Amino acid sequence: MSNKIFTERLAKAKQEHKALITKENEALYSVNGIFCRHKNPILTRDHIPLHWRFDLNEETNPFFMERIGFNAAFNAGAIKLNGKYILAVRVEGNDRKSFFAIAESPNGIDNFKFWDKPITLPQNEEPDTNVYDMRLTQHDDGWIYGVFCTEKKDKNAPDGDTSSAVAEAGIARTKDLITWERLPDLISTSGQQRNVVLFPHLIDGKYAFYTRPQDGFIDTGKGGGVGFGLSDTIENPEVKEEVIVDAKTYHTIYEVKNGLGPAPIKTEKGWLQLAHGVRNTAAGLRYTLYMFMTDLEKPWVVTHKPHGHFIAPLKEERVGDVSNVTFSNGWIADEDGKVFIYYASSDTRMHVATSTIYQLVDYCVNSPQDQLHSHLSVETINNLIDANKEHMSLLDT
Ligand code: M1P
Repeated sequence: MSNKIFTERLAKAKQEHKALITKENEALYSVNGIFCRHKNPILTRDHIPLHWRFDLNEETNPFFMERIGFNAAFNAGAIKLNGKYILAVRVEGNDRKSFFAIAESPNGIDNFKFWDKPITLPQNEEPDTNVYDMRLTQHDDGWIYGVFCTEKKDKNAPDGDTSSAVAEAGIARTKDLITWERLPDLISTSGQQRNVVLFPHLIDGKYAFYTRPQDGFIDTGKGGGVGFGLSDTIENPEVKEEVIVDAKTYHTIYEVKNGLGPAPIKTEKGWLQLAHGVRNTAAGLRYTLYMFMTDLEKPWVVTHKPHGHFIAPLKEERVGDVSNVTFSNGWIADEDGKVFIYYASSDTRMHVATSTIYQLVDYCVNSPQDQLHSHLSVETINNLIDANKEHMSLLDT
């Protein structure tokens, strides 16, 4: 005889899950005209497949209870493959462990579905305690690389310190996003590395990485920020010298720290770059996204940089596990110039914003730069007001 609780709860779970993962999304009107947010988050912990969560055997799970809980789905790398919009999502379990799982969508804005199983990531000699924030790079060498943060307990932490960790850049490569080959972790000049991104082309025959030397680097007098360096090989990745691409700067949105987001997008005018900047507030750290462009031939040289943030947490995006955070490590540029910007809010859920290469280039090239002083910000505003004088009739009704 079938168990009523099991049958009813299974039916409801199936119905609600299906409704969620097939829900259509829609672009919202964009006041700034630079990008469009979309109405619904594209991935949440509720999108996690039921067979990852529930024991579907009525005999062993008569109450149809969740056996494995999930806390968040966020910070996803992105790539377009075989016509599908693919995200390598940071999924975090209730046990706080993050791992990667692929979700795909036919149109990039809704109907994201997780593949059957999460990614099985091969381990190096010393296993990762936690992994997160994978950046996907389709490299000229034919491989798709996933560069991510691997964290382990700091062996030098004093007795009783159970939270100090060492963060390094882990590297794995694949052709199909199912089978992955693990490479050694990146060796670099600064102790801790997060937010490392592989550039898609060789430079002078070498693999090129955007890095994130921060405080350790400051000790050497070079300052911290988004860095850049070359490695002779990818099989033994080592960046012996890092230059600073975009430095942390007093009284900016990236005053405390910054880090590159996804691999850059190539345009005729230069490389479009998306990064996150962090500043401190009385309410804690605030993470916003910002953009800049780098030189086509020298992708470590900034050519254009709009002032301030590009995307900041808004409305319900402001609240989550780590509130007041927007973070992006994935975007996709379509052949027709449409750009899908995948960003997470407050370390909890994934969203999409859409724009075009033309709009993003225009934004980078024609937005004023941060002049680093209030009176110069006023001067910048006044310049626009003065230039608008002859067009003011357009604002009359
Ligand atoms: O909690 C906000 C973010 O904090 C870290 O990013 P960063 O190293 O740049 O400060 C990461 O843990 C990231 O995953 C997280 O979203």
